[in-house]
Amino acid sequence: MQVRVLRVLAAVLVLTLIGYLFRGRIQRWALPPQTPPADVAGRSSGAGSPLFTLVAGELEVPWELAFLPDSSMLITERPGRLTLIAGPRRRSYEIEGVRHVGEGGLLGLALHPGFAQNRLLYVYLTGFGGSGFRNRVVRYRLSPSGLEDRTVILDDIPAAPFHDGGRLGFGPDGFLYVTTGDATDPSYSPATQSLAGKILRVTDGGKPAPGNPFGNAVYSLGHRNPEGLVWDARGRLWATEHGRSGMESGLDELNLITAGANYGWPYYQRDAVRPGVTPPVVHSGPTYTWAPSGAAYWKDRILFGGLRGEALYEAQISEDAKMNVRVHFHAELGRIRIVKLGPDGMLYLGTSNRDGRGDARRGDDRIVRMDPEFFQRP
Ligand SMILES: [Ca+2]
Repeated sequence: MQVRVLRVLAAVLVLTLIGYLFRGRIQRWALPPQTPPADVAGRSSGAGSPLFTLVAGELEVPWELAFLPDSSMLITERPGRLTLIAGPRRRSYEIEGVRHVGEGGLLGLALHPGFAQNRLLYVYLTGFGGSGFRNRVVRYRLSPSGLEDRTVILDDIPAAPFHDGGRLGFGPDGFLYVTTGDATDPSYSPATQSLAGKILRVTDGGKPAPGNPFGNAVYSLGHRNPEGLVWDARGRLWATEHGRSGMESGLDELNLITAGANYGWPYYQRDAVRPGVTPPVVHSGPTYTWAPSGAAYWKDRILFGGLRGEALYEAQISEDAKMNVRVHFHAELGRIRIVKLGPDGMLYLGTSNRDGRGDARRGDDRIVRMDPEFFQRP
């Protein structure tokens, strides 16, 4: 009897080990990359065309990038490094207290609007708190000798190995916006007193921004896992959001965000029109997945990257018609997490092929640069 129990235990152990070693392939088999429907397919970069210029390679799950006043770049790498790239020179700073588990780790990054004078930067990270995983926003001062004055400005955001949100951005109003995921507990999303499943708005010191709709840090609610934030030329805030996942994956969203609005998760999806619920401006449909992440604005377009969609999405803003989303560069770069417009007017894309769900190629992960005029060419 005891021998039998030991054999069963050994078999379970071996299967667990195999599952762990091949988890990337198993996930890829269960959730294969998506092929865009023919009616939305855009263009490839063109055979032999030098559309993409390699800016940096050999990165490990770069999540966000920011340009310093001297045009050097800061990049968060999810395992917990902040990497400064200045021409051929590269320097990495370890960020304290990062728990890189599943989708959590070192995620968003934003420079203070007064960075040129005060050298303050903000990161969003998954760490460990009293009762489990916690997401937090931490501020540092970047000095010639390294990162100083570590200050946790926003803490106790519920976290989990999945759905951690994580994008940071200073708005035209000077406040810091923070996307948070539902941490796999959808009951957080509609609750105005929970910081999970939200877009938050705080001062540069982490206090609720004056005028917030519920008197706390919450700006908008009913989100599942928003990973992209960008403002358009009219100062309007757009956010990308992951819809339902697993076997029913789809209904990814592009939302126009307003203070106090409820974006429906988990009760309303698609174009459901209900009093008090704001539907997405456009969604991916029930059978196609973008898994959208970083977003940029360029000439009346919201450009955003797709992880499982393995593409760059171009949503042309249209006031009177349904927004049209085109799919570019499908399967060329792999999973795209970062989409950022540089001070040079070029568009920067960052891959996420080493995040355990991708097909990492030699030199991954990489940041590439391209001329966004591509989107205006006939
Ligand atoms: Ca929604």
